[in-house]
Amino acid sequence: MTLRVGIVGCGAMGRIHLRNLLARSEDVTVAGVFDPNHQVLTSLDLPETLQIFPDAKSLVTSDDVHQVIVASPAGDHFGQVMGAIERGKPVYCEKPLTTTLAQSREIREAEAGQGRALVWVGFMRRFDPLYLALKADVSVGRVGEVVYAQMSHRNPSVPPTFSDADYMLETFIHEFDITRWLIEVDISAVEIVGTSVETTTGLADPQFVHVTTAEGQKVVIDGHINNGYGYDIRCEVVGQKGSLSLAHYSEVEGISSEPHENWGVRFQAAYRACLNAWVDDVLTGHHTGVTSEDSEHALVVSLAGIEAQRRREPVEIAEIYCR
Ligand code: ISE
Repeated sequence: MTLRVGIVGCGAMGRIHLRNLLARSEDVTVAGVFDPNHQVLTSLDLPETLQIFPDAKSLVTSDDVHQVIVASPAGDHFGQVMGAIERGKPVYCEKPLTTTLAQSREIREAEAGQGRALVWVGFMRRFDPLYLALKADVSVGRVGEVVYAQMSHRNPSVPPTFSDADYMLETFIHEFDITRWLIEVDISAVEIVGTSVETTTGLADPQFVHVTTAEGQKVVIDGHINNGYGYDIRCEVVGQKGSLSLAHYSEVEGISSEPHENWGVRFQAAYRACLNAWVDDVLTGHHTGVTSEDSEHALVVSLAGIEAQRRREPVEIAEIYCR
């Protein structure tokens, strides 16, 4: 079987997926692409056989496209993902899958209506060799019972349109997902313990978040997304017997945990592994990645974070679920 994948959105992320799919020509054909910016497409040097669709809907509904990758802006994901589910097409969507809980629930209901999990969400850190090595050791108890974790998410810069809500939905959502995956416990509350300078665009940066898990562990996360020096991702898990961090695995996995130029470079291997795992899953009928249900957990923590930015007090995750 050969997949016939269509890609919606050919910005930075869509291009990474396009490159990774084209490298897997033995069982994947890129059937077509869409991007609202035609200049982006002409700069891509696309294979001639590849169809350029005039809009997202025609790509998603085309009989020539059997699987869909959604790499458009987050606010556009919902309609595009629903279109794929309604036609029974497997869909790989960038995070966040949706920006509201109501939309996430609708997607899950639509999948249930089809009788199978069609949605894969691109939380690619779960496929990063450094995170995988850390998780393997934490899972076998090398640090003992986990007491707390410390994480950093620092970018050289973000677009001027980036908002405080984006800080939760686009940036910290990775740490929220990783916390649940790494420590294997749900998050129960979020608190913003400090934001400092308001930048010229109105964004508070850096921001500091405390997450509490259902078992009482704390996860302390700092974000500094206009740091000016590089893409710097850190994660340390502290347990009763010791601590381990991503840096510990750097040499053996051959991926530096020092700052990189940008996220595409730091997580190059993770993006490739994540997409390849999706292709394998579609071919074999399994689901080994982040489901719409997993992704809803991370979304709800992000929504609680947005509420916590406003209230300046801890927000319980249960409260967001009850809305
Ligand atoms: C970007 O939107 C991503 O999705 C990257 O994975 C993330 O690490 C980066 O900080 C975001 O800006």
